[in-house]
Amino acid sequence: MTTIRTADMLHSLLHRLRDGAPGDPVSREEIEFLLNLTAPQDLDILFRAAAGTRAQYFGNQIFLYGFLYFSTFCRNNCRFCQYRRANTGLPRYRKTPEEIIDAAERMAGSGVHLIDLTMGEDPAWHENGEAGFKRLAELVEEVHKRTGLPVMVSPGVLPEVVLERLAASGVHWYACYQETHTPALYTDLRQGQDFDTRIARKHQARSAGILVEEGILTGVGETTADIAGSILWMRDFGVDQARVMTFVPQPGTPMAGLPGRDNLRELVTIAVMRLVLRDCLIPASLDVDGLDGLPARLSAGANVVTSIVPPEQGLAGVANRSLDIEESRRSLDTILPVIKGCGLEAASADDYLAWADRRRKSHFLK
Ligand code: SAM
Ligand code: MD0
Ligand code: SF4
Repeated sequence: MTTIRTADMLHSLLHRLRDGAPGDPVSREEIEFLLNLTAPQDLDILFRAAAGTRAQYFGNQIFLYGFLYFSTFCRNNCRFCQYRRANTGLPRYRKTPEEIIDAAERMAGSGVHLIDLTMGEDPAWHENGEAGFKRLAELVEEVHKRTGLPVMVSPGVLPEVVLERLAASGVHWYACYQETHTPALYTDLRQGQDFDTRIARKHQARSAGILVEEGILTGVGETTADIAGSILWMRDFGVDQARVMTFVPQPGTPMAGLPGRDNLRELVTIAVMRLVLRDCLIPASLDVDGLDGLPARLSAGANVVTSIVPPEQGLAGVANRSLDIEESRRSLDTILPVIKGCGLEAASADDYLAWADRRRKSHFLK
């Protein structure tokens, strides 16, 4: 039930957020108030306001990202992730540069706007000194050249010089998710990985002229205060893309037995991110709930469909390894009608490239 006081507060806060300039101060308490909304009529108002803010910056245009998980080997032991090193029961693969380029070309041909090259922290790439990372830079260059599309890399934590080398190779994006900005929770989730180093790499990528995507998880024991802290961090950094995904418990991991998922928290977080971060890109990931989960995420204010994975190439997802992939429900011909059904439409690749280039320039001009 909504009290009159809640309704009044919600109304005036949304009004302020709508009319304020990007970066206008919104307090931690206000963000927590929004994150704590539960009554259906309040959520409806929240989601509509978020969709309105999206329309203000992006009209009805949605961007589309191809996801290419090219090595599922990893030296880390994140407690939430099925690709953690200690999960020895998992079949793994490592694609060759030729296979990666071929898959990227096919994805580009299907109509995506960006290629996201993702891997576990595979020792073959990460612990092969200069040579391993030189190959990564060459791969980025080649994928960009062959597809004409911007490239995102999601390779884990890279040495600073490698970020500079990737920038010189023309990479557009570096994705490196903190999962939470509360150090104690981070240490629990990403065991053995340094909090500050992971943060520092994002600043270094920004300084090298690369767009930065940040991401958090819900359902991993976080409080609303933790999520509010993450949103404030993202605002203060000025991230270019902000992601939230619901944790999906995975067999073979220490968090396999965690209670069932509450996807509402992800949706509310998407909406609050949209209202606070405004002109930032916000993904609706197919990785959590597949195609069935897309309309709700778009209705909450997301403007990028991510984790588009073609079938028949032996490619995997992260949060869910196989959900909807071989059924072709993560391919554009099945996704586009769903986008349309939400009253939205796919942008053109040129529009996406123009957005990304404008965004990169805006950081240099600051
Ligand atoms: N290995 C690189 C790294 O960790 O930065 C790149 C992979 S990263 C893009 C994989 C992301 O998927 C994680 O950062 C996390 O946000 C998400 N993820 C992994 N396991 C998940 C799970 N079980 N449920 C939901 N999201 C998960
Ligand atoms: C996705 N499974 O887009 C991918 C992944 C990595 N940059 C993204 C989490 O949902
Ligand atoms: Fe490895 Fe990334 Fe999974 Fe962590 S989230 S175990 S770094 S693949």
